[in-house]
This record gives sequence, C-alpha cells and structure tokens, in this order.
Amino acid sequence: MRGWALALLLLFPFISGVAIAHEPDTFTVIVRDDSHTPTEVSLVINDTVQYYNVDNRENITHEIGLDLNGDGDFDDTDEFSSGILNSECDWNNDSDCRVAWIFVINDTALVGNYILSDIHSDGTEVEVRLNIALDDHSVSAPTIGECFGDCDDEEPEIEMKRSSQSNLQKGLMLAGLMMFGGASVLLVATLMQRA
Ligand SMILES: [Ca+2]
Repeated sequence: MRGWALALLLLFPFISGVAIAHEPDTFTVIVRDDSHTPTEVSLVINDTVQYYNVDNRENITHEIGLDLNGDGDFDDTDEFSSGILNSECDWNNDSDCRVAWIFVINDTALVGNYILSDIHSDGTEVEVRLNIALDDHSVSAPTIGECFGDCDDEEPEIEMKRSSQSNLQKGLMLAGLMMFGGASVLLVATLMQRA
C-alpha cells in the first residue's frame, strides 16, 4: 500500500508537468520545384518544422536559410541554413546526403518572423515564410488594471528578419537617408540665417 502511494507521489510531477506544457508539434513543408506547401508556417518554441524536398528534377538541389546580407549564401553572421537538400539519396555511398531539413526550434533567440530563401542550384529563389513565437502557455495573463489588446506601448515588437534585401531597396534607403541629411543641413542653415 505504501509502495503505491510512493509511486503515485513520484509520478505526480510528471503527470502535472505534461498537462501544463505545450505539446511540441511537428510541421511538414513540401518543397517543390516552384513553391512550398504550405507557403507559410507559424509555430512556437519547442516545435519542429521539416522541409521535405520532392523536387526530382535532375541535378537540381535546394538550400533553405536566412541570407541576411543578400549575398546569395547562408554563411554570414546570424545566418543559418538547411544545407544542401537533394530529392533522393544513396545513403550506402553518401551518408551525409539529405532530402529534408529537420529544424528543431529550441532556442528563444530564434523568436521572430522570417522571410527565408530557398535558393535552388540553378540560381532560382523562392521566398519561405516562417513565424516563430514564444509558447503562449508560459505567459501569464495581465493583472487587473493592466492593458489588454493594442493599448499597450510596451508590447515587444516581433522582429522581422528578411533574406536578400535587394540592391534596389538598399539604394532607395541610401537615397532616402541622403535626402534627409540634405534637408537637415538646409534647416540648420535657415535657422542660422535667422539668428
Ligand atoms: Ca549571406
């Protein structure tokens, strides 16, 4: 009898732990020659997303990742990628060959909304949207008097991390900055004239 009680006591933390924690989900994305199905995945920390390559065109491989500086590779600071994804593998002769990218989201540093790139070996690029949020269950409800909804200024903004900002966009940003700088100089000059 005492043994049973002890066993229940030992089991209880596990049972209650399972009840509270978010059940990790696994999402599968089918990687085709011109698109992904689904085109966008939203998940939370501890979930897994797997990108499964079914593009069986001859000699075409895929690589999916975050190309922050848009230079066509995934090797720079804060970038990450799937590595090369083939459509089929001969694992007897090549044990490193991969057909799927199994991305386990286990780091809160990954939270953010991503526009990843699927860069094909022929240079074609497909946009891949991946949204990673914190597990809602770990966030307690606001206490009375605190704000619900969009009246809260302190709501942390979800960071957008985008692959491959084009040179045109960079040029436009630079032009904008230069115009702003020019306007500031004019303003200062006008104020000094008045003084
Ligand atoms: Ca890069």
